[in-house]
Amino acid sequence: MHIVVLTGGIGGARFLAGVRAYARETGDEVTAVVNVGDDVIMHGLRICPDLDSVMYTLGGGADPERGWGRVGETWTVKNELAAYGAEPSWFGLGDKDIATHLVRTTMLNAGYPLSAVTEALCARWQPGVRLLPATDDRLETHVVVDVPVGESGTADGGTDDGGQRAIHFQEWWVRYRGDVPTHRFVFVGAEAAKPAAGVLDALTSADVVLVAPSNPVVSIAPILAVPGLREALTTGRAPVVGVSPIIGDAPVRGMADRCLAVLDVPCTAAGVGGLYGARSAGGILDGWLVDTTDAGTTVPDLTVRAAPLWMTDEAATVAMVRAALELA
Ligand code: GDP
Ligand code: FO1
Ligand code: CA
Repeated sequence: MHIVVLTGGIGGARFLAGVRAYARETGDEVTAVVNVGDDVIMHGLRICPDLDSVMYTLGGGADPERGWGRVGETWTVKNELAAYGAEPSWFGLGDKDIATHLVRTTMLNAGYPLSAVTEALCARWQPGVRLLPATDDRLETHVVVDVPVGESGTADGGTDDGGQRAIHFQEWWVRYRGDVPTHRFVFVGAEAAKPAAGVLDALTSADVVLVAPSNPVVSIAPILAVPGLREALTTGRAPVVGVSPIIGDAPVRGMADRCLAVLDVPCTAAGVGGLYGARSAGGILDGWLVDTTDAGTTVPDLTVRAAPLWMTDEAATVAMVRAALELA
């Protein structure tokens, strides 16, 4: 069986650890289609936070406490950049992490697509699942906000739009913690983006597609924004089952509550299930798995089932994966 997982960074990475453990028992093949909307160029380096979160987590090199970057990290380069007053000073690149960005940027500059670069980086980390960026093209999540003019410090200076400014998602989250009047999310470059090499083949050959308990607004939506990708999902033969990142009306960690508020979607398992929608009603899902505390959740036209969704350890996560596959 071929299991395809749509995923963001840390929530998706933990889920994938469970999928991998399950697949090791059954001999199933696993492909992860990973969000690139968080990607950014800083100090000339191409940074892919979600791909790296998945690669480091599955490869045993992630810092579980910080939730991003490498365990045992040092910050010499960051401090040296600060000594030069090099902006952006609000974004931290660790020394070990920088090596990844150097290799990636060198390969991209030499003309390799991001999918090939990711495969090369994974030769070291051996994540045990195939990692594919959703697209090899540039697709960046920007956020339209009210920010005091002159405060925006993105590499491109941000774009002015009559009091509203579009800033990169990383600036919105890391610099402002999402705590700034926010109007909408824009997936810059999405219209012209094509699914990365291997993505359509993976979706076509999938026996089941799982939507990880990732951020629906800034991790899963930018994947679905790639033209042709959503269509491959919705017209495919494989059942599509989503796993809720919201438990008891709150995200387990991160910014999903702030993101959902921007879309006026309730921060509930029902709200996110409704946002994805039933495939039979123009959405993407055939099944929606919610936590047992949210048992009784209904979403129009969608089969909803409840199971414990806390990824406290690998065994608990494998049980979640089994529940999702049973629902499929
Ligand atoms: P990011 O890209 O690093 O933000 O990571 P993702 O988008 O893949 O995942 C973020 C989401 O993971 C958040 O909305 C969390 O609520 C969710 N999450 C984290 N841990 C758990 C967990 O144990 N169970 C569930 N159901 N969701 C979780
Ligand atoms: N998150 C922070 O809160 N502060 C940082 O300085 C920061 C730097 C950073 C560098 C590389 C990387 O891959 C991720 C990094 N993150 C940082 C995490 C990232 O901003 C977000 O959590 C994700 O993009 C959301 O998925
Ligand atoms: Ca992300």
